[in-house]
Amino acid sequence: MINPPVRPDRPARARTRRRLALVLAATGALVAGATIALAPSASAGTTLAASAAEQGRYFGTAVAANKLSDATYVGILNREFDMVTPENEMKWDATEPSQNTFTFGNADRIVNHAQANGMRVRGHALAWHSQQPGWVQNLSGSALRSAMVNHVTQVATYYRGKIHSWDVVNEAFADGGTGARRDSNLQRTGNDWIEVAFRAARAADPGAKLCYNDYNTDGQNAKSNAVYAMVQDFRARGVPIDCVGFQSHFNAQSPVPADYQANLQRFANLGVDVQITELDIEGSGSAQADNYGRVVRACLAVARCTGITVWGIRDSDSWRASGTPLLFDAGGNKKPAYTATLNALNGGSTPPPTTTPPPTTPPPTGGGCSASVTLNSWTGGFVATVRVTAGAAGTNGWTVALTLPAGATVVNTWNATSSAASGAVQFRNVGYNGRLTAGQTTEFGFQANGTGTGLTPSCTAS
Ligand code: 9MR
Repeated sequence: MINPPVRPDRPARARTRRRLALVLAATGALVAGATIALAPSASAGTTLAASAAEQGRYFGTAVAANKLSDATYVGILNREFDMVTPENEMKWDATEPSQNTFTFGNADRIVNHAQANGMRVRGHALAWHSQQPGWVQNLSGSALRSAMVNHVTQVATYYRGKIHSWDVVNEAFADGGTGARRDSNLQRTGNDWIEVAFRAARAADPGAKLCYNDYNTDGQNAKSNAVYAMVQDFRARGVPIDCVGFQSHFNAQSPVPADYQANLQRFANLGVDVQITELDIEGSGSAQADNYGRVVRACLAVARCTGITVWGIRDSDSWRASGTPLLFDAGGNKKPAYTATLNALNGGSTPPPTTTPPPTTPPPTGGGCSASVTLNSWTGGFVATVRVTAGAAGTNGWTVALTLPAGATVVNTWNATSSAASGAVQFRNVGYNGRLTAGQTTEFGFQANGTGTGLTPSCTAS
């Protein structure tokens, strides 16, 4: 098995912690020591990424490279999100504008920004009927098939080790009640084009999760039934698919389906992760907020729903700005939809106000922390997931020291920064996950070339 194992226990544990806190508070059973343990930390529960991470999920956004010079945009991005999807910069027209000439400048800008800030990247999209460069639109038959395999291989190889999940194939099924494949130049190369793309992606980047991504598949209908049958068939035949993305573009004509959670769950039951990949919900005020809350709660209720990505930051950044479908208004202010999303991620509790005055006594220091490693290896590489658990006094920050075996080299780190690529490496918390209350856990990970045998982490709290 190439993919990191899912940990359905994490959300349950987070919920248990929260319930315990509520029970203790309700019964007045708080004692001095427990008060420190249960008090909200300065950042956990106050940003989308921190709250999602407490539930074992990521929270992402689509990012446009040309907005990385906008200070308001970048400020929100860095504060709230731990996953990014290049909105257009990894598409075929952007990455291979003429045959076999690859241009990664704008995509690299986004990947570099993500890596510098401890965020991971969803790759979008390797094979799609839309946003093809002109030369692809003019190809057909075996020439197009070869060009597609080459494109998937080259792009996935270039970003090998840097991508959490790839949308390998996007939007390959028709709308309406037929359950048929969408007619496209790629489809006309033969019905097996999708599995060929997935196999090429796996060969090029064995560490990335490989997703099928589509819209109007958010509830049970003819289109999602057809995708379901394809995923079931791929799993049965060993075609490498790890996840299904549900775009979740909602508005009055296409509301959040009543069976949204049930639909996510039936796909998860096929043995794949599910992800909400392009969430936006047109509207405003409490109606919009309620819908965001529903979507988040549905994901949290499905153990294999591993993360949520919204399709842009401010309403003005949206592909359909007039529908004001996002979590921040054009000025970068949090909307009711933001608060509903954060509350849902926090299990319905009200997060501590960001204006909380500083405590009169300094926050606890010392007390230590512990770390454990889960490995997920393949020939020539591995992903290490490291769980950090705070000791009795909680942490203000933490560092995990690991010595990599000879020949092992870190190529990508998420939710932490690393001091070196090989040998003795120190992994330090990023902004949102350094403060942990007693017993609280957080996870970071890294991908490396080589083998990961004998990794023994030691954790130091500050
Ligand atoms: O948000 C993207 C917009 O900037 C582009 O003009 C558009 C072109 O097709 O693609 C948008 O993103 C789409 C995504 O790649 C796939 N699912 C639908 C998204 C919204 O159209």
